[in-house]
Amino acid sequence: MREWSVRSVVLGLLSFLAMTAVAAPSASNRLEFSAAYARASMPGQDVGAAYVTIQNQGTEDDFLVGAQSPVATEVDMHTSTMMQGMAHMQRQSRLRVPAMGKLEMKPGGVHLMLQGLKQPLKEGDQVEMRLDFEKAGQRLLKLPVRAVLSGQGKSSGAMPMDMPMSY
Ligand SMILES: [Cu+2]
Repeated sequence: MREWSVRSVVLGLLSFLAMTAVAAPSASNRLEFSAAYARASMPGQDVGAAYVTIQNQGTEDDFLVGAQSPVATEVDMHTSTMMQGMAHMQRQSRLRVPAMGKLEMKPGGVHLMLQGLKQPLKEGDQVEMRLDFEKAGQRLLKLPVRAVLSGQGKSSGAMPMDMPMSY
């Protein structure tokens, strides 16, 4: 009888541990996504841009190491800097999502560049985007397409931000 009750305590403890293991956040759900959208493309444009804010609730940095979308041949990660009044974009192989912090993408800053658009992106459409993280793995997002006015900044005039200057 005594042996039995020890066993049930052990079993009870084990199932309790199993439950807490399930309830504890795994690396893959420490990331939260907000302010996600792709900008509507202009007629004839074969590149697009998308943005998302990634919040990392974890205590370890993660890294965005790649992105893919069915509407583009390739999705690159870009940072933008202003050099002598000209927006200059740089391709990155990984972007840090700091522990207990966030990676915020926005026009004129860090963005996802959709290269080789297979279709025009129209306001109201949805764009699928797969994000690959070093630790959290793959995450699938659906981004609404929004019309974003070009030249929000004083210096940018009519030049669309986050678009290559050469084409
Ligand atoms: Cu870009």
